[in-house]
Amino acid sequence: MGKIQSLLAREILDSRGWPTIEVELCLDSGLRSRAAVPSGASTGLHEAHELRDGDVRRYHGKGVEQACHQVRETLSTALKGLPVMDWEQIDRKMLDLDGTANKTRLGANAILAVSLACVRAAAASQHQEVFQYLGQDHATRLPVPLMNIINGGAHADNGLDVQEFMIVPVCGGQFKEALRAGSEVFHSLKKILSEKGLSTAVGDEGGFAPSLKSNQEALDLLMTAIEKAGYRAGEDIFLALDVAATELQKNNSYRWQGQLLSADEMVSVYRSWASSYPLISIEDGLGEDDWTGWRQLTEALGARLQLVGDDLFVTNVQRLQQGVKQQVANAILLKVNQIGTLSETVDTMDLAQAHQYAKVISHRSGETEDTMIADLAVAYSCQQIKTGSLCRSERTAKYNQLLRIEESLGAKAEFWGRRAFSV
Ligand code: 2PG
Ligand code: MG
Repeated sequence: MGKIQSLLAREILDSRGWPTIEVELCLDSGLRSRAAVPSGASTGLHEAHELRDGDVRRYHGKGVEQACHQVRETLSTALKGLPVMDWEQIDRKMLDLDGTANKTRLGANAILAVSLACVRAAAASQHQEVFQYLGQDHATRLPVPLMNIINGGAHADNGLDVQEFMIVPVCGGQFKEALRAGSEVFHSLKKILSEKGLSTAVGDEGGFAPSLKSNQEALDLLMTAIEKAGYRAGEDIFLALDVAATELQKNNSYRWQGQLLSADEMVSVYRSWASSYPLISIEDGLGEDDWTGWRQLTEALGARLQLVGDDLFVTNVQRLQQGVKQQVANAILLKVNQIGTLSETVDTMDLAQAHQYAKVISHRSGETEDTMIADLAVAYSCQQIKTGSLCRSERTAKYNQLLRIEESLGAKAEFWGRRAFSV
């Protein structure tokens, strides 16, 4: 019982309307599980390979039929009969079958869909939720949400340099209350924007995407929205940014509000913002291979701010090792599709934990209704989760799953709150 009988794969649509892969796994017991894979827009150079067909006659070249084919043929033959409880070994087997450094043969999207479907099936065959199955008695902590309520960069067309302006509710003692605070601020921001005659249309992650004069104007809007909603900025709710600075890089400089800045000058901007705003976290403040700049940034601000490596680390254990060695950043963003299997993600999480890097589990800008990351956040006690704004069902699906998890844990549930940050 609990052995893989068959693997189906299909193209479904993600939240941007592009195809992505969904796998359906059938066990010999008759039990079925499903998993779907997300896709980024501001992808890091060092991410595992997302296999796309490149056939311009279908989906403008973005079809994933080849990845589906790899699941239906290669993986389904090779994995048939294996027990899903051995999901880590199944992951290893897929890595061997692929045989490339970056999963270019089978595609990280094909491999990940199978990896996640196996874990889901393993949990279901034990009559457990995924978070319980993976985390057992340790799975009691609910993450602090980093909520992206103003979208810019590659996720909107408003010209804002910074990709994500986030609010970070640490108040209320429960995830449920933090979610409420986030929603209230989101709606007060909507009202403010509309009173100012600014657009309330949303970007890829459900945050507003108004045309603003500067990055700083976005920060000021967040401050007003927090206050108008009746919360104390810097106590109940903090601010966080994902600059996604790799997207701003030009040679050795960064394009910033019509100018070219050096890494040093970027650090000065962040330093001044850290003094004027209740900023608690900056993700990808510098580019993915700017190790020297990152070193300066960490030296200058690492004691005051959480500095998260996303494109820098790409959920890759070797890249994180390099970061630890060079004393760069103090937190890591974890995206399962950056690396392509759950077991490799867990290895990276273990390394992060061993070196006191905070773990921030994350969605992608192109998402599906799959809610696995909510379970992973609790299973592995991630201090924070990044899953977008307070609207668009592919974002709220993850928040709603966390509500269910918190409810099911009852008195055992703990909200990370302010302790989610070491700064
Ligand atoms: C990021 C992500 C998710 P994308 O940069 O952190 O917010 O965006 O999926 O486009 O890489
Ligand atoms: Mg990022």
